[in-house]
Amino acid sequence: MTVLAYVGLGSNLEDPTAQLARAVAELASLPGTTLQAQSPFYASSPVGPQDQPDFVNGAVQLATDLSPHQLLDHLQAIEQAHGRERLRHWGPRTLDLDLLLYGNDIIHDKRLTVPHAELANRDFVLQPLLDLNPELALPDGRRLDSLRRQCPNNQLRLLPPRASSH
Ligand code: A4P
Ligand code: MG
Repeated sequence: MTVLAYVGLGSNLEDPTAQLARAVAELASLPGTTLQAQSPFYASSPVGPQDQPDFVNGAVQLATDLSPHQLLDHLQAIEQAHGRERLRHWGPRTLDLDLLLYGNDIIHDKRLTVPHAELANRDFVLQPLLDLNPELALPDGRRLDSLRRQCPNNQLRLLPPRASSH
């Protein structure tokens, strides 16, 4: 069965924009998966520890035959290939790939929480998702546009399109 899945991308080390552009290409070539749309990239202030560089964030819409756990395996393999080291919770990273939404599924197990646990609190996640689909809602019916109006401000700055494609 093909499902619409949304993946969030984030980086604040080693040329973040290039990390994200490469990751989008890698997501597009996953087995059983089509890249349907890519959001613009945004710069934002870090949530969590403040002694780290600003982040670049974006999101993609995938149509995939992979199960949520198969997709997570691939996301983690891509993170590893980008030299991701897990040093500190909410700390700096070369690449973070989060499974934000997987159809209307609600998942709570040892490896996965979907929708992503922090989605509703993060403008740098909500805005790229709304760029992909302004009508998006969570499985519980809450609309992302109203969550976006209520969430904390992380000084989102839209990056020019050219910066997201080199
Ligand atoms: N996991 C559970 N649910 C999911 C999911 N939906 N997608 C598990 C992906 N992974 C999920 O993640 C730890 C574990 O979460 C994984 O092993 C997976 O089984 P992690 O990436 O290894 O490490 P982490 O840093 O402890 O947590 P996480 O969830 O990546 O942190 P966040 O919440 O993504 O926060 N500020 C700005 N402006 N922009 C950012 O992108 N990102 C973070 C990281 C902090 N501050 C930021 C940003
Ligand atoms: Mg993560």
